[in-house]
Amino acid sequence: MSIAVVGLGYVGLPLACKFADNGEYVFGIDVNEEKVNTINKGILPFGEDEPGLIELFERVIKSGRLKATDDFSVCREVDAIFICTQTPIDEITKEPIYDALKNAVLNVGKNIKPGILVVVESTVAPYTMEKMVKPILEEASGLKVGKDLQLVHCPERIAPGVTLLHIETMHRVVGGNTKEGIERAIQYYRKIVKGDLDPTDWLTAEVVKTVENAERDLKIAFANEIAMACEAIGIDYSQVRKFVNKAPLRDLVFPGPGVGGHCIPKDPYLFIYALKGKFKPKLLLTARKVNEKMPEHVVELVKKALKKNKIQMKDAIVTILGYAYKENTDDTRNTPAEEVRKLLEKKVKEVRVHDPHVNTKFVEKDLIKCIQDADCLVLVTAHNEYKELSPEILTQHLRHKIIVDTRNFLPEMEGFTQICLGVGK
Ligand code: SAJ
Repeated sequence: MSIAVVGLGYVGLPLACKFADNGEYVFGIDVNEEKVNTINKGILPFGEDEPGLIELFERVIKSGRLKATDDFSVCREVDAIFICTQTPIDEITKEPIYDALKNAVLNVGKNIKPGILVVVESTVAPYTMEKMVKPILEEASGLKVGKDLQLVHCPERIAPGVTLLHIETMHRVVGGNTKEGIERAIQYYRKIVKGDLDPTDWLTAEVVKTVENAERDLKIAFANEIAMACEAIGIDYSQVRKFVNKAPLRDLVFPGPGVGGHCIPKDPYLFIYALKGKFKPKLLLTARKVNEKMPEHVVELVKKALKKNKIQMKDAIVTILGYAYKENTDDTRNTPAEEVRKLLEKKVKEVRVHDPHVNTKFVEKDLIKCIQDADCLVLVTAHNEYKELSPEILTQHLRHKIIVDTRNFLPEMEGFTQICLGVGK
């Protein structure tokens, strides 16, 4: 059997590898020619930190079971197609940007034969399958969804850092508009997924995915709000969280410098977008605003820490530790560190950024060079590497022993000004 996976990103490439490793011949389709060539040379284009991915990738490339191409005509030769293109939102309007998805669906539609199964893994706003994907597919192919071809929505549920584990273990909703389509999709996923494969309809599947991330965003916003309240009244949120979570059915999460990643910051907006004219949610928007304001709060903590040491912001050299949005990954999508960096650059003398996992032009790899003569460290991402930051090293290289810790990650250090998010003093 052969399949095609469209969109070889953080979701599509691991999915293509898992299918290739489990009996399928896979055409990985991507519009980025450079990425296609890199993959066919046996070089993993990203995600070296993903446990197991590089070994899996090299195995399936070597076996010839995964081939990358930018040619959609391969869709004529396969039995099933999985679309995993990104679905970002517009920074200003917060509405979905479906260009990549539309392009994928259109090109798939132009190159399919009757009997094909098309699965959309991309996260989409509710109603998108019915109102956008289906009509484009039918128009481009001249086929009828549910009759000549089957269309399913099985939203991805992976987290960077545990991608392969999540593909194997996460329960999935399989939304379709025919029993046949759902059953055929479940047959494919059963080859790589040990979790539940729960049949449902398109709309429910779309709502499940956007709501599960809206719920997480809400919980993080709640943690952030209570953490700022704890700062204001002079207690330690981490103690509050520890004791509250001893109560049944309680599950306070951790405060942070903001919410990054490819899904949590945007999926609530996808859900809100679909409700337009039907229902106006208040909580979800408020949660988004709380989380989007956290970088400003981090800068306030920097100002407070410097002021405690009679240092003017305009005279300070500040080093940001961690640029990835998630610890021990190289993923910088929607990272709050970028907002912290931009805000600080307007206020302090010099901003430096360190991250051992991220290869971006302004991100420094040499930690000592990055902290040398700095007046304040701001820990934004709790990479394991920062556990090695001893008081001795810091005392030797910092100009002032000041730390703003947005993850409550570093141990207390004698003689340092340490301000932790959520800890009032
Ligand atoms: N964050 C906090 N406090 C927390 C947890 C997270 O501030 O207690 C921040 C993180 O620092 C990060 C952002 O929120 O900036 C998102 O973190 P996340 O742990 O939710 O990780 P993601 O973005 O990888 O979320 C994905 C989601 N999976 C999919 O959309 C398929 C999410 O639904 C999962 O719960 C999460 O992975 C996971 O780790 O399981």
